[in-house]
Amino acid sequence: MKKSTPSTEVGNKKMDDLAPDKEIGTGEFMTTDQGLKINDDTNSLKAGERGATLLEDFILREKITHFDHERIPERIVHARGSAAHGYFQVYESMAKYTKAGFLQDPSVKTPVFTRFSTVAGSRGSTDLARDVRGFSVKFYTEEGNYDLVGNNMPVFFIQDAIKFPDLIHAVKPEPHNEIPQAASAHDTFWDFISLTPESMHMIMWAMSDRALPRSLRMMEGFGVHTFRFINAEGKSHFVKFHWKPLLGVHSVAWDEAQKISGKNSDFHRQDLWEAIETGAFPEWEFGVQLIPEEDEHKYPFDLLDPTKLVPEELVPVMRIGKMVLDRNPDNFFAETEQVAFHPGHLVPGIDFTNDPLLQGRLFSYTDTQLSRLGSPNFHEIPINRSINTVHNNQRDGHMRQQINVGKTSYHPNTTGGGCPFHAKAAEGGFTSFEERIDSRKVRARSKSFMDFFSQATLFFNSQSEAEQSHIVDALRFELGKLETPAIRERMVGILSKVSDVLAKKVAEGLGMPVPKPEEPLNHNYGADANPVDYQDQPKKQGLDKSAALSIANTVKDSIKTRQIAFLTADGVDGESVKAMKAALVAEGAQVKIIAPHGGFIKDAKGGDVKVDMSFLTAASVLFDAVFIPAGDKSVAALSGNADAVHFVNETYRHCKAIAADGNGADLLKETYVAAKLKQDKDASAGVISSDTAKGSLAKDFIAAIAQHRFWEREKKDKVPA
Ligand code: HDE
Repeated sequence: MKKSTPSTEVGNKKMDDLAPDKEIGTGEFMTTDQGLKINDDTNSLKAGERGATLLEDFILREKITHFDHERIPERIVHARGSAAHGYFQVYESMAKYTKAGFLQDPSVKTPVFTRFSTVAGSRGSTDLARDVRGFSVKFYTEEGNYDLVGNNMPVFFIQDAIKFPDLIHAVKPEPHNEIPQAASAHDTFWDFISLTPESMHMIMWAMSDRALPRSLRMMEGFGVHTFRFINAEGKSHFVKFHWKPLLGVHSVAWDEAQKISGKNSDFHRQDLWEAIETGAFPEWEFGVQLIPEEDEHKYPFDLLDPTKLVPEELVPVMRIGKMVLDRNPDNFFAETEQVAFHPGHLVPGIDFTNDPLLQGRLFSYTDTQLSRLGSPNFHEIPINRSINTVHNNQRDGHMRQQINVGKTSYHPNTTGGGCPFHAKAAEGGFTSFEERIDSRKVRARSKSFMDFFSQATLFFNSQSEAEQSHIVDALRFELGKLETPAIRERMVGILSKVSDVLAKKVAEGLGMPVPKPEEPLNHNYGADANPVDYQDQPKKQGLDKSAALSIANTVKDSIKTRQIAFLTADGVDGESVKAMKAALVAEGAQVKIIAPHGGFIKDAKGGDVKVDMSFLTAASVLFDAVFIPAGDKSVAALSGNADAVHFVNETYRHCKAIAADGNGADLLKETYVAAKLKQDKDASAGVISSDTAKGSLAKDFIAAIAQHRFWEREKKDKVPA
């Protein structure tokens, strides 16, 4: 039996406590929860073979009782998540700005556990919902756990935590019929939003491609609030946190997202799992924007306002370290479900600001764990344990693991030799930043928070043509789903405060004129706090556009982990398959052979080619690009195969790279692509055949896949698929 751990030994630096049980399969006997060996787990105890089951059957009762209680309440928000273990390393000491121990020594690897999530959907909902993504990192530092609980968008819908329950009630399925699941396209959400103009900047992000990541590995993360770094001398800098994915930021099309939700609702979860299993470890650089304390009021926005970002053009992001996720969890429930994040889990050297959204969060997270995990001892669950030894006078409660020894559970004491002692700052004790507060007690909002539109405008103006048209389409979709015309009208009216062009285009799609924005716009804080019309602010500030806000400007230099579909049938040219596969795999991409049936197909020389997926189990939306190998018989078969033709059309519709080797191009003639190719350059972007390739076909195809998407193909009408 494992020896129980006395209080002084909870947690340990090597994190052995996080090690999973030995895997089953090493010859152990089945036992009850009390360790009694079981000799039959297939039949319950009965009065005769055909008799009634006996209440005495404690083995049956124990098993069913445990099963009855296997679920805990799902998170009220961010219920659906996927997570992984890894480590963080700082590039060079940040001592100048912060004394945080894990940001000092480049040779130290700090273990992390990172959980990504959607916000609105339930635990079993789809990964590809249009939604914000949670991006939570637990750093197991030597000074205790530090949690950076952020999102993949740098701003938020509301400015004050007191509105959070309203926001979430509005976006969750409507309470009378629990419809729709994991979707914001319904009356209550847009009713709330149209009455909450401070949400407009976040709405731009949520309606943009950022809400539809191609992969959790290909999205940015943000701390959202302004925090503080404090150095050993007690000097404070304001800091904004960023995670920059090394694979770049990439998204899918909305039509594609909806189809993926049907074809594989675990798309993101599986993608993260498989990348780590195959050794393609996801990596992010950790970035900070640092603002000296004395510059607090230098900017045309309030640093405490969580609906504002600090444009990277004004304060560049300094990349200070890297996170690598290199190990999948062993058990989803024990780790991903039971992990408990909290923005108030701090280490010395990092502190809060008075952002009223952050301040409210500091209460919420412990409170929610108490009902979700059922006990104040949730910090003892292995995934939540600090690697720094825990000593305090907190005692008892549901499911206490620690066996505290001795009679002392209070401070000050002499019975325990005065232990545990308080730690002075020099001994690593946490001391809050001594911010001067000299104020009236008011229930109010600062006038400096009242610019609701200038950064929404900046965001919209900074998007590429394709991104802007995706925002227009998203709003047409979302508002088109509303049942109450008045909400739609109020919403389009507000959009004209962000951009007249945007409002006009959305209105066109909805078949309505642009209404005048409602007066007063601000339903929340009374007439004296009506927001100012700031649409021309970005120009006035000399910042018309911010390149960092558009993912069109992201890195596009790699095809690592991209999924490439090879469309094949009997008679395929084996050499054509082999050569392209070798070229793509050498660059880190993954190839799947798709054919009309599973098992094997015969190549032109009679050799066997293993099929990975049939047209029944595959779908173009699960891939990043398509290759059509040469082969007389195979191309003829595919040309007459509706699934293959649809596959190519859909790949084209979603603006992905398509390559055809030799007579593989004949398949294109059976698709809408052929007509499009005759149109112009935009329409043929990213479609490569042996005839049109400028370099080798493989080289051109690799370059095209790295581009991710050829959105210019959408400019003209889309192909039906
Ligand atoms: Fe959260 N949020 N939140 N949130 N949040 C939770 O805590 C809350 C906010 C975020 O992977 C809950 O353990 C309030 C902003 C993430 O386990 C809960 C307010 C940001 C996660 C909670 C906010 C976040 C949560 C639910 C308004 C981005 C998932 C389960 C003041 C900076 C963590 C839980 C995980 C989870 C409350 C606003 C990020 C109820 C009251 C802003 C990534 O405590």
